[in-house]
Amino acid sequence: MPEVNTRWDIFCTVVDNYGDIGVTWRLARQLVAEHSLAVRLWVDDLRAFERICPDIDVNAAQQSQQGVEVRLWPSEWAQTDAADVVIAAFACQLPSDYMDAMAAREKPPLWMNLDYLSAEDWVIGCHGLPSVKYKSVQKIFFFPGFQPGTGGLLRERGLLEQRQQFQLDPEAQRQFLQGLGIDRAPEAQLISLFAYENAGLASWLDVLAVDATPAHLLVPEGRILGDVARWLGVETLTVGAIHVRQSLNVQVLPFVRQDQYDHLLWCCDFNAVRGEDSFVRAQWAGRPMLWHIYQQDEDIHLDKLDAFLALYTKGLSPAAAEAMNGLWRAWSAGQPIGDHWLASRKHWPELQENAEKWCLEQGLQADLAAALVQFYLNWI
Ligand code: TRH
Repeated sequence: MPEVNTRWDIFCTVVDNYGDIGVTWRLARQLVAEHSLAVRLWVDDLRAFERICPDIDVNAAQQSQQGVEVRLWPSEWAQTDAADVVIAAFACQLPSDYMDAMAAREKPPLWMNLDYLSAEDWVIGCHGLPSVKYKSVQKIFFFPGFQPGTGGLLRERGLLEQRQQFQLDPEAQRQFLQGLGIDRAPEAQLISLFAYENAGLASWLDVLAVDATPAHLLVPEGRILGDVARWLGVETLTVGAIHVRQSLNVQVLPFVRQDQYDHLLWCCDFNAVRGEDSFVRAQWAGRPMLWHIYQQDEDIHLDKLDAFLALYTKGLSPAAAEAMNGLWRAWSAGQPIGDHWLASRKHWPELQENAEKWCLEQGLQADLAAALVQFYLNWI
């Protein structure tokens, strides 16, 4: 373990949505809770932060949250000492005065860029390599990932045990769902839907509505709501209201705090997720899932999608792998997925088993926070 008084600074610019703050907040908390580090989290958008952590005071330039010193990253930077370890999340540009403070230290800090998550093979070769240098301070690439040789995934201590216990406890699930106003019919498949706008949604809801097995679709407030409303033929959707279409119940949920969102994923039979952090959390839920990948220029996200699919479907029969590939690729391309959904349903027990197996396999890797701490220990 590093000395207790090691100071870490994490910098986060909120580019859009909640993934940037979602990842950095999760990491900051874990470094404090599990590694007893002094962590400052610099964030330039407290309103986005407040959505995933309602305790945030959006007017406070400085506040303590769960042991993390949360700092508003002001547009006019004020002189601050540099920490022992500096993490720039997702290649965000540090204030130039802060870079000078890093360079002015007697012993330069460990400066890392925490990169985006990708399953592509090149990540293994680039993880831990030097990036740019500022005066005497060398920046290092730190890549999360799914394979040995990467920085791993964010996973709190005991998370999988907690998840498994919760999934074995129908009463705890019932109470949790009730707290969100969800009354689960015993025979219904519970599906959560967190995604960007997606033209392929209608085809999925079409088949869910006529499925012999009823479905209860839970949609946290967010960007997909317009597509849901269009399919339902309603002007607006309000939190809590339930819309019934044949065998499909559609219910809009409030956007909940991060740990509650985990519990929601753990309750559902199937989770549609997006971006980066919810994508990882759905993997820890150990249930079949669908990923709406974040779109990037020149379609480079499609390589990321295929790289993940190659790993995730490795243990599946060819027919089940084909169904999954079809479903995921069509969804991220905004194409109809109704037929792909039906094809995937034919392999349900296999997909369930694979989801749990994948989760447990990933759980054997060092988690990202522990890997960062270990990296620092090797570096000093
Ligand atoms: O919100 P996202 O799309 O975020 C990002 C950003 O767009 C970012 O710029 C991009 O680089 C990245 O995706 C890939 O998806 P993500 O990553 O899943 O983040 C959502 C966060 O919101 C995650 O921490 C879970 C949290 N969340 C809640 O706390 N409560 C909720 O009810 C829901 C639905 C999500």
